[in-house]
Amino acid sequence: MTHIPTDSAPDIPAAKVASSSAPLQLSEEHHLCPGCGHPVAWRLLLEVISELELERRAIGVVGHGCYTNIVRLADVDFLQCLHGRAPAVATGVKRVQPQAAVFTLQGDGDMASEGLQEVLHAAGRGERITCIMLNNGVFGDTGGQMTAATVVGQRTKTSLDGRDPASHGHPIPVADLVARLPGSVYVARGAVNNAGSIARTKRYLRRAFELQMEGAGFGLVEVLTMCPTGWFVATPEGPDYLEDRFEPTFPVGELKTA
Ligand SMILES: Cc1ncc(C[n+]2csc(CCOP(=O)(O)OP(=O)(O)O)c2C)c(N)n1
Ligand code: SF4
Ligand SMILES: [Mg+2]
Repeated sequence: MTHIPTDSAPDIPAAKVASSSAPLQLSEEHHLCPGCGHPVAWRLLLEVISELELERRAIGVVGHGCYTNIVRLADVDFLQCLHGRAPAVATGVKRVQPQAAVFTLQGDGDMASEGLQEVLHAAGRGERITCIMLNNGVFGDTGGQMTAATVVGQRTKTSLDGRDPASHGHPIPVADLVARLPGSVYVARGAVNNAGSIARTKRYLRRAFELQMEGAGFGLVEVLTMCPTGWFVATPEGPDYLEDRFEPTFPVGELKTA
């Protein structure tokens, strides 16, 4: 922790948040765009793994996307699999390593578009894994195309005039679908666009991992993250855009608790 002296409160220590590494973080260079929300979500994940003392038991499974950069800077074991198939691969990992803390880290393109059946079937089976979807409403890594989670009216590379239900269909609320399945025990949707949401999202992630380690069923935490590049908005406008455009379609909060 850095001590920053001030005239008014010379003895109050303050953390220089922007430059302090999370536990298990090997590098501060993430190579993502300025204003990208994914690194904030990564940090929460690493803090929770560390605080629950799961460092040596955590096994992550990622698909493909900007979010997969976490594997290069986190001191956690990861597997990478075919786009969208992480819940199926994580199922196998958990069944052969039942004491492990097994989680998937996926994007909305990965989970909602490419691999929707995988997450629904894993939840339906009640697999004792934790799935995490970082939802920015675009296939960020490939240039910002529309996904199944793109909200109505949202501009993307493949919906330049905004998503129109008449031609593009409606967004699919993955968390709501999973919450309906008897095999899921915990479902929550958080966001990383302001301090309050970040704190709540960390509690959701922590609860999901706690339940997994208690042997409960399937857990899903969706995290709304900023993608100013894919949204065609200025970097500082990302957090407000998330709140104004995404949260009406994807309200944050716990959808299902054990
Ligand atoms: C089977 C398959 N289809 C498509 C791709 C190309 N691809 C790689 S990353 C990516 C975008 C991922 O988007 P998302 O999961 O939302 O993550 P983000 O980049 O937004 O973090 C795509 C389509 C691929 N690697 N494999
Ligand atoms: S394209 Fe979007 S998701 Fe990818 S690094 Fe840039 S801001 Fe982040
Ligand atoms: Mg995405």
